[in-house]
Amino acid sequence: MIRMTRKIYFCGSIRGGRDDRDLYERLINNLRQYGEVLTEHIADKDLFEKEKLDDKGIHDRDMDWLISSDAIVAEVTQPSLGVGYEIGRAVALNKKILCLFRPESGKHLSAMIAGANNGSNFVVKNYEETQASEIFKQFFS
Ligand code: 6K6
Repeated sequence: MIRMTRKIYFCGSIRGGRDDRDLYERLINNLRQYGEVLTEHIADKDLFEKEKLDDKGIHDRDMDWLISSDAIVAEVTQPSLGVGYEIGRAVALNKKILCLFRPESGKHLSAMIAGANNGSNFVVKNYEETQASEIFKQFFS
């Protein structure tokens, strides 16, 4: 039997602000045990220097990856138009979605994300980083 590797699309803020980049790196490293993370560049310190594509190239490549993915994991604490857009497109594609928000940041999550939680294929979790492993385990079980 051929077993296909699960493809995970991780979303995190880029132009919305890079304050949580280190956290994205740790989350992505944790997620690797559950499949191939298509968007590991989101944690890259030198993303802005390395990226060779223009905005249309980035959008079209990322949309192809989103379409091909099996699950979306979005760190939504740092507000980002791009992440919100990806989540909306993922909903339209009937993808399995996990959104992670850190209340201790003092920020307030958009009602359009918090209110989309249905506990099954769209899961929104308030969390602290120490809880991420357990949340991933449950989400992918
Ligand atoms: C080069 C120069 C400026 O930005 C870059 C590289 N940009 C991106 N590379 C890859 N993915 C991107 C890029 N910009 C946005 N995205 C996608 O949108 C990612 O998948 C993120 O999850 C999300 C971030 O959106 P913004 O609005 O915070 O940038």
